[in-house]
Amino acid sequence: MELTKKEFIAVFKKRLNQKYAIDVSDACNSELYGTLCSLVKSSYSAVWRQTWKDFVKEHDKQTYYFSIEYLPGKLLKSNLLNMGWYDLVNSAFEDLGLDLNAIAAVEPDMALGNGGLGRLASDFMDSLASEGYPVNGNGIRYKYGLFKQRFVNGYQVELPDEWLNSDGGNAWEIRRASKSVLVRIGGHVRLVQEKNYLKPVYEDATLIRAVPYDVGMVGYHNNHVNTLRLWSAEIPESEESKYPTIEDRRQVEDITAVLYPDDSNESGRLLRLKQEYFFVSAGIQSIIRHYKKYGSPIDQISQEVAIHINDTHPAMCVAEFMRILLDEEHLSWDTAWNQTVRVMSYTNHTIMSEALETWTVPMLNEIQPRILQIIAEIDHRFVAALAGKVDGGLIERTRIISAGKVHMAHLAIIGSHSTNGVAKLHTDLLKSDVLHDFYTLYPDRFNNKTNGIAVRRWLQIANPRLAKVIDQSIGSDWRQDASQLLKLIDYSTDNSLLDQLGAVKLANKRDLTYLIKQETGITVSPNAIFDVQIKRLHAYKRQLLNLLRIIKLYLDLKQNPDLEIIPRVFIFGAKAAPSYHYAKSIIKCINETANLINHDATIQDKLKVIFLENYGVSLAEKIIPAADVSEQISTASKEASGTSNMKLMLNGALTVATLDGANVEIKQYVGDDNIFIFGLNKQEVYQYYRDHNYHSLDYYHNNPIIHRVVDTLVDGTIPNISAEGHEIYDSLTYLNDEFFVLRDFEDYLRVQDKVDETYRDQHKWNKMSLINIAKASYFSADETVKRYAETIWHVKQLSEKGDMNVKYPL
Ligand code: Z57
Repeated sequence: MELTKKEFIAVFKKRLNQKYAIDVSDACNSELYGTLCSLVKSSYSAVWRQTWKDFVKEHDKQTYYFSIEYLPGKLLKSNLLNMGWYDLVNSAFEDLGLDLNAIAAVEPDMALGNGGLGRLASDFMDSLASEGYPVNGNGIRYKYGLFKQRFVNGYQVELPDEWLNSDGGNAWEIRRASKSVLVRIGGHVRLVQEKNYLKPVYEDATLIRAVPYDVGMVGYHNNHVNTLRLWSAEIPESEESKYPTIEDRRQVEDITAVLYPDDSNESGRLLRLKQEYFFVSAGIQSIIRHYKKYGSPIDQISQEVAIHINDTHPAMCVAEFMRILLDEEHLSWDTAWNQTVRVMSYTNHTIMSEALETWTVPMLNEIQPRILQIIAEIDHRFVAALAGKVDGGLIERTRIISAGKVHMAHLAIIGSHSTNGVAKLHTDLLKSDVLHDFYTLYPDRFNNKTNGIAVRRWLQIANPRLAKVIDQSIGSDWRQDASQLLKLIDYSTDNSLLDQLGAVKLANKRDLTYLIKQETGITVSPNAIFDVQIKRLHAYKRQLLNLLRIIKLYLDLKQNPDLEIIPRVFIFGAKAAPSYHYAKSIIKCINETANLINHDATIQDKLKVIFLENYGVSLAEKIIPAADVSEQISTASKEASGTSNMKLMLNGALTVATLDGANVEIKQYVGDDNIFIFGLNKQEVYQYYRDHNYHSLDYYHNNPIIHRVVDTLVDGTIPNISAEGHEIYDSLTYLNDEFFVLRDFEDYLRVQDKVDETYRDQHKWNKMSLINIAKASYFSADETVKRYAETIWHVKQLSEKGDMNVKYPL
């Protein structure tokens, strides 16, 4: 039954009355928001329940995606779009004199993740539901998400993200107290021989109640709703008396209180390990409980259950799954192990050594002694099985426990049937270098799954102007099947379409200029090139390289104020981990440089530097549609994939890139003429490592431009950075510039000159932009998750996208 606008308006008014005892004319945006969410949620609930019932009835294999981070951002528009309600609600609100954008803005960002890894998990959740796969997420319901970033005197200051206390609250979650499980932490364990198994006897352990909060993941036009299950730690009722003081209670609640704000950097804290075991144990227990209720015999569980380990944080899945099969289901070790390896699969997201998790044996013992025992047994059997068959050095390098440390990546690889990297270059590097030893042991386990993005959120929702222009040329099939965007290639000589692309970009840039004015007080011109670098602040991502070029432009303009350059607005968005001193110094230096340049009258509009505070999903949705240039300038080999590179090209930005991560594949798709490549490649970087022959001081001393630019960090040219400037100066010179910033500087200048030259020819620029939009469709997450489903998890597609008979009853 087709939903009409009239019906919607009537039901909306009624629900507003019921919920808030108010009329539309008197309601504030948060009341309107609450009402709309309530309607949306109650309407997809029946479909959600049915999706679940179908899984159970058909004994369909299900996948559980374990991730310690999810970064969904806001869900209202995405749910409206996927339910097929978006246009109707938008126009109904217009009739009512309401602004859907303003109402949607009430929703707090759900920021239970740091960056790429968490956002990827959320793009996957959207795509998995939209492709009709039975895949559910499992994670942590942090009370505080990623910190809110403020700049005070150019320094980053972190404030708590109290998203649950905001006006929007969390409108989407359902607390399911009846599905709670108990998680045992700490204490001691003894094994007692029973007839057919060893029974663990626990002493002094703490029982924590894990309460699930479920969020519906609504598929696009397909009557399919999956579940994102997030766990919260509470005191079990039976244990209340053990926690007489508020202080005692906090010990428990702290487990799910706050997301660790380190991206790709492990801090080795006990509380983090507790978080990891908590959500792993709760998730695995609830999977097995459900399977036993509805599934087949326990020794065939791998036919109906797949578990995905997103990075090493949930690697204890392997041991926890073994624990239950052994201790509670009394399977033999071999049967249990066989099932475990078939159930588990693992994605590696980084080669940075500081991000490869290890825990000391005493720490694991303190969190869960039985898990340590099981890991030790896995390690022991791994070593025994290889002894005498392969080189002893290889065994030492690949075993799980060595030198008192437990290597979580080793556990994940040994305990699973699939290990994948996230871009071709990254997977090749895993095989040839980082995980080469494992590759020789298990060549068949390694595979690549290049990352992808949700085209719905990053084009349909974030860039409605572009979406409309695309509809007018190739029709709207691309909204269900992103590969249809390739049809745009046929229009690469259609001048009217190219002009429209230019007009869309200008309109989006104009929107962003208002936001910039509002946020920073600075006026920028929409006619300048909008040059965007948005991602976590990390030395390897080289925001510093971008900054040094900005300083160079500034010096050029100071020397010659009449210099003809195409005006540029440099836009940064980046959070630094609170403990990452160097990254915070870079933020300070960018802010001080921005301050200097933006207020220098001689520079006029030729150069502006805008560092927007509190970069996150919602801000990304505003910046990306307005970007002309996408900065993807990491040191080759360091960025596993990158995903902002994909989002920016999808919105028509042209990419300035090193041959790193997925940039390599972007170049292959768009062709050499439609991307700006510069800098060292992976082989050259590794050559320097092998030969130890990079001497950054040579570049500093021998290249006068570099010398002059680097000196501004310490000679007072840029005010208020005496400490930070020296720190960065030293890193580039005496400390030998770990990430080859000076080595790549000249080539970066060269390629940026090419950008300017190209931009002068707007027609050519728009044509390149069109090709990038079309080819970005290769990075649709819908396709990526299909490859996971078909080749790793072996789960069936249960419903097809594009069902025109979407049934969400009001
Ligand atoms: C994170 O965001 C990524 C890797 C990690 O190991 C951690 Br911890 C957090 C990122 C990579 O740096 C990106 O290159 C990649 O695109 C993203 O994960 C998604 O795979």
